Amino acid sequence: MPKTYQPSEKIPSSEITPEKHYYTRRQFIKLAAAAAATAALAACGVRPPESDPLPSSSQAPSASPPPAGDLSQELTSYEDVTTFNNFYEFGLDKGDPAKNAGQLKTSPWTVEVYGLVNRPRTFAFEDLLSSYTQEERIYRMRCVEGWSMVIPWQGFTLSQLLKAVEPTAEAKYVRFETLYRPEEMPGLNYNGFPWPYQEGLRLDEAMHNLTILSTGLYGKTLLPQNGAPLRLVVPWKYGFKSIKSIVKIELVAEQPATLWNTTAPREYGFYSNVNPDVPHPRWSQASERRIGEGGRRPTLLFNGYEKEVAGLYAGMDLRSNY
Ligand SMILES: Nc1nc2c(c(=O)[nH]1)N[C@H]1C(S)=C(S)[C@@H](COP(=O)(O)O)O[C@H]1N2
Ligand SMILES: [Mo]
Repeated sequence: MPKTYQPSEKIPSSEITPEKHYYTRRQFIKLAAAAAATAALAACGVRPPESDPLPSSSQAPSASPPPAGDLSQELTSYEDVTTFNNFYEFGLDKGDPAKNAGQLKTSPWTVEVYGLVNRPRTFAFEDLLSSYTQEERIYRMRCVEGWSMVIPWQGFTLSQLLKAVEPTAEAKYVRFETLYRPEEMPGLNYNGFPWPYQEGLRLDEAMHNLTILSTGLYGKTLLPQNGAPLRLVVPWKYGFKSIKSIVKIELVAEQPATLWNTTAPREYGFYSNVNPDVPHPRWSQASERRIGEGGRRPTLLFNGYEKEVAGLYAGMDLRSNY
């Protein structure tokens, strides 16, 4: 079992649903064997997807999705959320982060926010917790590999932090960077990626109300395997955009390089909006497997957040801007 942490003190307990309520809200179907089998295959697209794409209508998904706002009945179990992970700094297999990330030292932790801003600042993690309104957001999470979860995050809107540093008129994009500490992150020593892990958003995407910096899930402080102490969550984009264990946030004028776009530009674009009609070059994105569920369900445009975010891409060709 991964090391457990005390719930964050800064979030009023009245705002947190106790874990036992989460557990009783739905019946968790255990697919441990399936998860173990796919763990051997799945990687963020370097290796084959975690299961074959749905080839025909003969396996049409059975349940129609609930509205974006009502996901409380669909929560993925705490166990699955904290043991089935992608965090390549700790290894390529789904179980590696839970196994190897316990050694990550997440305190003290600072986040440097700089670049094209009037008020650059280095924040202590505790100050982020106390300065900005913390809330719970239950979001779908869709990995580009073809699996998904529903996760109750705690966190705060990235827009609050960005407003505090006052981006200049030249700032058009935000670049994020993960900690680079080979002594505590074994994958950095043997995985041939362009470390540190980097991601980016357009400034308007970063300012969107759905975009959060998460500090916890299920009412508990984030575990290292989920990106402690602070990770991005952008629910309408493929999971790899939601960069973990962030130490730098830079406001820039040009579209920043990202680890996955640098590694495989034709497979992972900068936008990476969830889109059932734009296949990955090596597999369909029309359907997905919800972890803890049998069968597959249809993938939703913008992961079900179309109403909220489609306006960001008005007039843009979603195929060429993949
Ligand atoms: N630094 C870093 N962030 C990362 C990754 C990673 O390997 N390194 N993997 C990404 C991918 S591919 C996914 S699907 C999500 C998984 O988040 P979770 O393990 O908390 O569900 O984290 C993303 N953030
Ligand atoms: Mo992913």
